Amino acid sequence: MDLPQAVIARWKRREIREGRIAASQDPDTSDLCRSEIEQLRGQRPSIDRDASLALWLEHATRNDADRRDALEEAADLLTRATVIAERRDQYDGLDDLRRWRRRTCYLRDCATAPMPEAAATEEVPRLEKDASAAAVAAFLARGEPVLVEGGADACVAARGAWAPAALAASLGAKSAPLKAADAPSSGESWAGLGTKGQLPLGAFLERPDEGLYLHDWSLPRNAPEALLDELRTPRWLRGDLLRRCGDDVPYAGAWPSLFVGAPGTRSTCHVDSGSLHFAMALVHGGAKKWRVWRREDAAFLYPRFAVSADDVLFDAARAGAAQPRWVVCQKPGDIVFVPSDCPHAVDNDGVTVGIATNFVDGSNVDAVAASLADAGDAASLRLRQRLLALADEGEDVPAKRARV
Ligand SMILES: O=C(O)CCC(=O)C(=O)O
Repeated sequence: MDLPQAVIARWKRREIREGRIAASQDPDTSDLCRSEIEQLRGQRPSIDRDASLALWLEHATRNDADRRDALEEAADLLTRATVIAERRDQYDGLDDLRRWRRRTCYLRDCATAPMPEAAATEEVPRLEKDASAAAVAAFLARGEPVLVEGGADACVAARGAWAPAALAASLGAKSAPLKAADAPSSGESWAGLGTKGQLPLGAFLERPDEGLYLHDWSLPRNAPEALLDELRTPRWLRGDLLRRCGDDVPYAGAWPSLFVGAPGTRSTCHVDSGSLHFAMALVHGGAKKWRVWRREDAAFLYPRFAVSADDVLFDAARAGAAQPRWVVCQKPGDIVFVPSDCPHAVDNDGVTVGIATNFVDGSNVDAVAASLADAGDAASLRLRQRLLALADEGEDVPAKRARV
């Protein structure tokens, strides 16, 4: 099944080739969308037709202020396609089903969720560096971000080893997928970043510029032992259930990861996949300017889906989009915690070096388990079972919540 974005890109290439539009033009695609939708409406209902029509309805109305009817119809179509596909013994599009289920949730939210009470934007609450794990967990359990002043110092032996020049010495011989906002895929890629290519780290770390961003680069998978020895697990992350689930599960060894941002780089508004919490320690910089939205505001940030990926993208800059609930300027030495499923965006002020991790505690374990059940493959189900078993043990699980 061709995604609308792919059909539109093909159409645009043909129009340019045949001289009807200029390469620089951003053509009006509403006639094309209308005709695709009409054509699909004329076809007999089937899994493919329903799923395709739902995607076109979502795509064609993404700029409409009043799109609730279209989204409700899209959600109904996807629900029907999913139910029929699930009943088929031989339906082999497991990924499609997972994606459709997620889309259906978002579409329904966007179509039907009541607009949450507007709330003024506030500073992210701050804790001092001797804050307990329970104090941080309590914020996450309420769906609120929190900053621990000086908390980044508990994540490394010494911050000096993480300055770009020091990293150039330890990582300079490696190459990594550096990202940028203007990379080809940036229009629809996660957090507004596309991959510029596998580029040498030495040159980048000696002069982090030209809008390049080393983004979420796994340290355990890539860094030498000597640099890994510089890492520490702060008390707020010792209860992380993920790191106790073994090496044969999804995410194993992915985190902590390294972020080195040139001045002006950014992560646009996104949620982290799989309902995982997020923590970012700023070990060198510059500053990171955070905007964080409430979970319930996600439906009002014009969510849409990346081309051929499960990731939800938001258009928080659009007029009428919900305003961030919290903002904060993170200084070197601070650590910021973002609760699962809260949309967030970050702007780098100056060169920044951050160390980050996604994690699971008692307050998001059920949501993570639901997302793994949805993924449905053997490794995800194994991780789900281990997480739930750890949560049931109860000990070391801060803010355990009642299982529904
Ligand atoms: O660019 C950043 O510092 C933020 C990254 C982020 O929010 C994420 O990886 O979830």
